[in-house]
Formats: sequence, C-alpha cells, structure tokens
Amino acid sequence: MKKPKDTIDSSRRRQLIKTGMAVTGGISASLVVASKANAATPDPLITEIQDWNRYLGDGVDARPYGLPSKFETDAVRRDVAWLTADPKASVNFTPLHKLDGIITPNGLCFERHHGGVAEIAPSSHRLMINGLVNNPLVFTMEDLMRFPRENHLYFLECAANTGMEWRGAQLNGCQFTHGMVHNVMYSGVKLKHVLAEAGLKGNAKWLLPEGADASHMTRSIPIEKGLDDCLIVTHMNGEALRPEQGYPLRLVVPGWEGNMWVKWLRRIEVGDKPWHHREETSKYTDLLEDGTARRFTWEMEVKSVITNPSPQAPINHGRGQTVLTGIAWSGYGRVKRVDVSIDGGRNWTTARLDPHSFSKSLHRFYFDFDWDGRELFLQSRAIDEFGHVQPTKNQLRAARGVNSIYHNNSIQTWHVKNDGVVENVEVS
Ligand SMILES: Nc1nc2c(c(=O)[nH]1)N[C@H]1C(S)=C(S)[C@@H](COP(=O)(O)O)O[C@H]1N2
Ligand SMILES: [Mo]
Repeated sequence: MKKPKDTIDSSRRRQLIKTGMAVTGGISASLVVASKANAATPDPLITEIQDWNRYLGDGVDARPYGLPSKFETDAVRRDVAWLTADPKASVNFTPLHKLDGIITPNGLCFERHHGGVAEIAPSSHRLMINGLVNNPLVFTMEDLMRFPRENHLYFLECAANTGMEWRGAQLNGCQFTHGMVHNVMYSGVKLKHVLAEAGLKGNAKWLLPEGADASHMTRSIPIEKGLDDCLIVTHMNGEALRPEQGYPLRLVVPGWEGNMWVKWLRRIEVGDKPWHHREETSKYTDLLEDGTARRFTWEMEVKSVITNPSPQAPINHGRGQTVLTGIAWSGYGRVKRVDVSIDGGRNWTTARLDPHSFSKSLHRFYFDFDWDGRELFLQSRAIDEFGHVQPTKNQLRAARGVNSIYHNNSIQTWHVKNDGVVENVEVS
C-alpha cells in the first residue's frame, strides 16, 4: 500500500471543525416511533394486490447457491482506485454500513492480497511442518481433517485499517476508513495439535508460516502464540473457505494483525529466532518521530466505529427517533463498554452493547436517541476488559507522530448536518 498523499482529493474532507456550539439536547429515553401511516389516506401498496402477491415465484431449482436480493446491490466490497497501482497487490473493503449483528457474510469479507487469489484444488494442497522438529511432516487435506476440530468467532483486522486517516480526515465512509476488518466463525484444528505431531525441539521459539500464493507471504510468530489459540482452518461461517480467504487452508492468529493470518497455508517452519522478513520490517512497522520504528506490534488495539449513521448511510428519515449503531473490538479480549458522543466528545453516554459478546470478536453496540435536527458530531469510544481505552486522534499522534500508516485505533468523528448528510471530519 502506498503512503497516504499529503494533499487529498477533496478539500471538504480535511475539515477541522471546532465544536464551539453546544450540542447538548436531543437525547430522550422515549422509544416510540411515530407512524406516518394513516388509515384515512390508503396506501396502494397495502390496499392493491401487487404482482409478487398475484404470480408464482421461482421454484427451488432456480438457485442452487443462494445470492442476496437483487435490491441489495449496494452491499458490495469496494476498492479505492488511487490506493494501489495494481489490483493483484491490493485491497477492497467490507461494506460495514450495510451490515448488522456481528457476523461478516463470506461474500462481503474484505480482501487483501499481495499476489492475487491462488486457486488450489484441495487434492493438490499440502501442509509441511519443518525446521526444529523431530519429524518433518507433510499433510494432505484429508490428514488434517482427522485432527479434533473446534469453532471460534474471531475478527481479522489489517494493521493498515484506518491508515489513510493518520494525517487528517480523508475517506468518506466507514467502508473505506474502517472496512479492512471482518468477523468470521472459523472451523479448524488447533495449531498445537499439528505441531505436537511433528514434535517440537527444545530450542523451538518461533514459527514461520508461508503461503502457497505467488506472494509467498511469510511472518514470524512466537511459539507461545502458536501453542495458545492459533488455528489452521478449512471453514468460514460454516462453509469451505472462499478462495479470496485462502481456500483450502488458512492460519488464524486471534486478535493479532491480519497480515500474520497466512492464507493458502502450505508450510510452517519452526526456528529459534524471528526471520525479519519484509512484512515485519519495511511493512507493518510504525516509523516514530525520532526516526526509530515500533516493531512486532501484534495485538490489534481496542477500537470502535459508528457504522450508521455514517457518510454512506445518511439520516434520511428526518428528526425524531434515530438508531445509531456500530462495532467495537479488541485484540486482547472482550470489549467491556462503548461510549457514544453526539457533540464531538464533550459529553458521553454509555451505549447498549449487544449481549452476544465473544473474546477477540466484533461486538455490536446501539444507541437509540431522539434527533432534534441539529448538526451532530458523532463519536464512539471503546474500552476493553483490561481497561484499554480507545484514544482520540490527537492522543495517538502525540504518542506516535504522523509518519505511520499502521495501527491507527483512534476515535472517528462523523459530522451529521441538519439535512442528515454525513461527512468524515476531525474535531479539535
Ligand atoms: N498467503 C497470503 N496470506 C495473506 C496475505 C497474502 O497476500 N497472501 N495477505 C495478508 C494480509 S496483509 C491481510 S490483512 C489478510 C487479509 O485477509 P482477507 O483477505 O481474508 O481479508 O491476509 C493476510 N494473509
Ligand atoms: Mo494487511
């Protein structure tokens, strides 16, 4: 990925807004939605028989593999043309503003490839374990399916997610600012079982997973993590991995940066020190103000974003009862609390966290409020079970400078205007 441009496409985007005005009112506990329906003015959509009510629909033979409704054309992955030179070493983004709950549907999981999508027949796929082991082994997919299997729901976030926002508000939509995250139920085998089969030598300290794609993706992973919760998986959300997500075999590294989750996993070398390859030196490291770089920053820090309203999901219904929602996550474990502000961080209210809460998974929050039609500066702030608090943009910049494109977990602001249009801004 290229570094963010100093100048940006639209000057609108880089607004630095002083929230001098008082945006205090507007929140009420009432949950009554005033209905526009009026029996005195009959709605033909309820009084007249419609075509779909009159004629037979498609039979069960029409869709051997189901697809979304034809009216859901907006719920698609999107890319940003200027971000990368070639789509084969590029990224597209999850349409977070079109989703609810915490599961990312398989067809909408963002993709990040360094050498395009490898298409591998399971019968031609092998996994080798070599290096500091007693018995170097080569597994077929059938061999791997004989190990005990488990299911876990985990988020994957690319370390470059929100990377374009380090120097100022830039991309107009949570799909683009925060869409390098997905949350999937994986089925697979604990890596520790496969490593035990090969037998780790006493000096085994590091693992180097390698991809079978043209990028030969490799990353150094400490053995403790490999023996803790890492999985090698064959299924996502109940069905086989999609080619884009590493079919037929992927490494899952819960809570840690997406780059380590090697797709099309073909080999794991066991060593006694890290390898210092490209993706852990020149990439996925943070250049600080003093010229030194932060390295091996594996856990994805506590983070959240409001997905609705947001620039791609304006308020169209006018003032009154409004549902605000978003997602929160932490690479260390569970999110304990999410606070929401409608006045750019002056006043905070605790949001309603949906009870489906899993460690190292996305959490869903809601905040139901009465919009009085005034402009709003929406923010969310997540706190995890270990007390980590999501920082403001300026707190993050004070700690890390502005040279980085990775590991930006700062608070996002959306400016809701009187007409319900929403823009990406920063407040000071
Ligand atoms: N073999 C291989 N594994 C890979 C990559 C790759 O290009 N090749 N990209 C990595 C990066 S940078 C990220 S962020 C995640 C993206 O996972 P996804 O495509 O399922 O969203 O996969 C990682 N694993
Ligand atoms: Mo990534």
